[in-house]
Amino acid sequence: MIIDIVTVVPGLLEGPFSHSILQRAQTKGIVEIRVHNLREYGNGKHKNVDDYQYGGGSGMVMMIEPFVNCLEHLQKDTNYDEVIFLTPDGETLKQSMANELSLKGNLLMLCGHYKGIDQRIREHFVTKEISIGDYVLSGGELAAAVLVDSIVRLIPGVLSDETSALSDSFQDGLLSPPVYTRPADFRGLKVPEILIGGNTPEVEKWRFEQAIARTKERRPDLL
Ligand code: 6GU
Repeated sequence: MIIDIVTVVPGLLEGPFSHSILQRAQTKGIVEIRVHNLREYGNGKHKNVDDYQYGGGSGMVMMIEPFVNCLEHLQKDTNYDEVIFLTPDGETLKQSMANELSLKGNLLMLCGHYKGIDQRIREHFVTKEISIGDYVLSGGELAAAVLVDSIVRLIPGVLSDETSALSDSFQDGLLSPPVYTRPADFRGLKVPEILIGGNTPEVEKWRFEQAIARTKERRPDLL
């Protein structure tokens, strides 16, 4: 899978992809994540990528031409299954959406900045608009990093224990049960006895009950 990300602030995306699981996924050749600076496709001497909005009002709007120049350049070598625009008024990211996107070939993600992007980009070039939640970020970059992580960890071969993505919270519609590690007793704070006995069916039953109880208490909307 190739994931191309188009942004005016590439520096915001330098960290998230060069560590841990996302780094390993790239080293293994399972995914290629490429960050593109929209400014390289900007207009004129100053490589402008934004302009005042028609009709007046404060805030700059990202122009259509630099984006289309960038898209057409990238499309010479890469076909995209989805062109995603990260925006707070998009469809809210859910595990089911990450699951679906992890099965795709190549993805292009466009990060908005300033007041927004020219509506014609959204109507004619974007195929999917995604938000990561009901709050406002300064731009789409951190949302793109969240989206990429949620997708890439689901691709077979990325996680070493392939079953572990399946036991994540939300994957079965339930929150995860509590987990413990050594010591069994830390200053009187004890690990539940049932986990120590080695009775696997009993442990599984306990975990399921805990997952139900936790979901009921914290996210009854999921049940
Ligand atoms: Cl995708 N972008 C911005 N700017 N803010 C957000 C968001 C995206 N998702 C939630 N808030």
